[in-house]
Amino acid sequence: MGEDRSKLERVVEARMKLRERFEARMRSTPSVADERPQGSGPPNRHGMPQLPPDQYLTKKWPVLDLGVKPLVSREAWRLTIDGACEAPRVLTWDDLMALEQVEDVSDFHCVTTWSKLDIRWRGVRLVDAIASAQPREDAGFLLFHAYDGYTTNIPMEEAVKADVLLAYEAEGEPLLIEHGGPVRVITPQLYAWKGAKWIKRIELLTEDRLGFWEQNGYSNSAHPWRNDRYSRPRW
Ligand SMILES: Nc1nc2c(c(=O)[nH]1)N[C@H]1C(S)=C(S)[C@@H](COP(=O)(O)O)O[C@H]1N2
Ligand SMILES: [Mo]
Repeated sequence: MGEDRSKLERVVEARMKLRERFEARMRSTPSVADERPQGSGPPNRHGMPQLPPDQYLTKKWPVLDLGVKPLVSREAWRLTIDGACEAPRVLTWDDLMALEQVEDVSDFHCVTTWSKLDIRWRGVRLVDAIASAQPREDAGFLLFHAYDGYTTNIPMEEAVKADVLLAYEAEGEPLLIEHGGPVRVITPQLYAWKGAKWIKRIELLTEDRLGFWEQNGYSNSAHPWRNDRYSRPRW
């Protein structure tokens, strides 16, 4: 117990250091700087339009993927965190449970124009998992790899935001396979393709590397409130 406690304290310390390092860049990313909703539930939408430009509201939860839904149990699930870090590691389900568990309500904006509001998630902050691997000073980017072969990338200043989770429950239920169970990433302040379902590996990088959709014409930055969908004109 005492040992677990000091482990948790070390993660909190590492999280704070990591956030400190990226604070300026966090503040200068549009979703924060222009005080648009930050994805962390109704309070952040207060006085703002409910939906980002050109999005429509859906109550259903559509499923989007590349056609493969890998079946991974909680027992078999492993998450490798490696690349530009001092302590690369492979997390098991129990390792994930040993980190601080959080609940957050946030929105989900798909680039294909549907948005689902107020999803109640349970999971672990991505920043904690990353911090536990001790990212090197020069680690500024992440590439997510999923069990279906999907990849997507985000900069560290997006990864350390409080509403970015390794999520394993939605609305109080274990995350369904089609939605990325046992564990997926969510990035409420970015279009939802940035959140890898069936997360398998987080590669820390010193330079940005594009994921699947980012290589196929979607915007690398992906800010819903800026209607920031494509990396190049569509004709
Ligand atoms: N592993 C994996 N993650 C993925 C995808 C995918 O094809 N594979 N699709 C992305 C896209 S385009 C979206 S909109 C969301 C959809 O999540 P949902 O199916 O739970 O609605 O997952 C994202 N994460
Ligand atoms: Mo999507």
